[in-house]
Amino acid sequence: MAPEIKYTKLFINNEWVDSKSGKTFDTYTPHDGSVIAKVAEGDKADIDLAVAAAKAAFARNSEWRLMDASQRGRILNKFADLVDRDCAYLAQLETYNNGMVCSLANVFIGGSSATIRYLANLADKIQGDTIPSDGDTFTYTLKQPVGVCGLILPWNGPIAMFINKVCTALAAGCTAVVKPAEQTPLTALALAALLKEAGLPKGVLNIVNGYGETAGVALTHHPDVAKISFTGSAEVGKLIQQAAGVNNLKRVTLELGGKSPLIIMDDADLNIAVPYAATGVFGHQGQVCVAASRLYVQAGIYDKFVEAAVKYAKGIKIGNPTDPTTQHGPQVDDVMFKKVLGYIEKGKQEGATLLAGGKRVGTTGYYIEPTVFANVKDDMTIAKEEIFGPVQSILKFDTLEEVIDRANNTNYGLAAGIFTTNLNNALQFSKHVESGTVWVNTYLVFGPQIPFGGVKESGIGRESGLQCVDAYLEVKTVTMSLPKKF
Ligand code: TXE
Repeated sequence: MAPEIKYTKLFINNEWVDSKSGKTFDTYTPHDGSVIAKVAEGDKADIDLAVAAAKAAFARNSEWRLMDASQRGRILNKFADLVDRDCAYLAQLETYNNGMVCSLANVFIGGSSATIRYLANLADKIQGDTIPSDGDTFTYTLKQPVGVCGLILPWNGPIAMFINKVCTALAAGCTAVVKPAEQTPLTALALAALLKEAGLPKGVLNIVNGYGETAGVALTHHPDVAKISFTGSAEVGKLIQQAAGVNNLKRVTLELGGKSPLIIMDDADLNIAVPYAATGVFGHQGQVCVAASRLYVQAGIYDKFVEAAVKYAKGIKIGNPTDPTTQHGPQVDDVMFKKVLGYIEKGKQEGATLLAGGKRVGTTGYYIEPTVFANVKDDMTIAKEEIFGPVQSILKFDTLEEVIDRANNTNYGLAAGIFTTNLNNALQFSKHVESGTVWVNTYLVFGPQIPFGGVKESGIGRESGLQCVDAYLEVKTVTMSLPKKF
């Protein structure tokens, strides 16, 4: 049964409002492509209102600025309790709007309330230093919230991304305007309602649904926005960094795409390497920024590995994402569906060997079979571009030195992995691979304590981990003159 859709408007100053233009846009379920709600469509006028609300909430003597840091933490902890209370509903809504299989949506919700609690408990541990400055002086630092933050979300993990960005900003004492992805606005609105219920003062969090070219652009150009945190494509990430310097100088955190290499050495334990490699690229239908989309297998085990990988892919259960036994649901929308099928065609045309999948499933919705290509070469399109779909590309290599060079031969640098039973291989690869994250004999491990982000064109800055709040803080240095050293 379809979950009830309670919120479809914009959320400004703790109130649900229509957009100034009165416009709405349709949101769909990827299971069959049908419209499930009309959502208020914000643009520049609504962004202006939302930023004004966030600015007022950040004013010097506002309730939020005067609130004890520990109280900010209590509000966030209450929010975590409410997310736990509503976890079944939130997971259902995520599955309905995004197509994420319900077993994964449930894992994400569980992880999200752990993330909220981690960040809640950081709120009153943000502190500066006392510094032994030279001469007759005394120096200390204050860590102060940067101000109004624009948080621009992607569609591939709507709840997890909302919670990560919003709770980090709020733990730091900032205020925020969120622009959810146009494909998946519903869970962000449901979470905003829970933050209001948890006691967040008005204006601290505002949500403007809408498109990137209108609402997103207005947010990234707004002179009263001090920081942008964005997760999405590398292409838009570059536009955001440019926009950040137009009307003021916004701080920018970017978490962008990837073409992550996963290395399987001859000495790897294939009983774990095969399933991890499959989950690494087929999990969430491949719509994961760290997808293991370049799978390098050493020559000695190549044929055996390919055979096992094909068998694994063919055994994945495809179906309605609301069914708890489904492992593989639909792509998020028609655009991504066609894009992924286009890459599969390219793979065939350029001479890769298609061994599993490759086709649409059924005649409605956006389902694509888990697809395996062998004999993939580094210069093929499927080995170079981010597909963001269920396509496993298997390449062959001979030596570790060679594969490190090949792994690094990309503009991306988000994640990498290696399966080996030789510690030296693991250490050497981890040191030299150009990526923000390296997984050894595992893949896709995240946690609120674990810093995450990219190098090269995969991004700037880190989310999660103890230092994540620093991206939302300014260090202010105070130096006082002393009559004489004492
Ligand atoms: O991303 P966009 P799309 C990659 C993946 C995918 C590709 C395109 O390869 O195939 O990006 O996906 C907002 N100013 N990832 O089109 O356009 C937009 O409204 C301000 C990787 O969905 O980057 C949405 O809220 N905002 C990824 C958000 O940016 C703008 C997750 C992301 O949209 C804007 C998603 C603009 N000019 C896609 N243009 C990851 N890193 O996990 C768009 N937006």
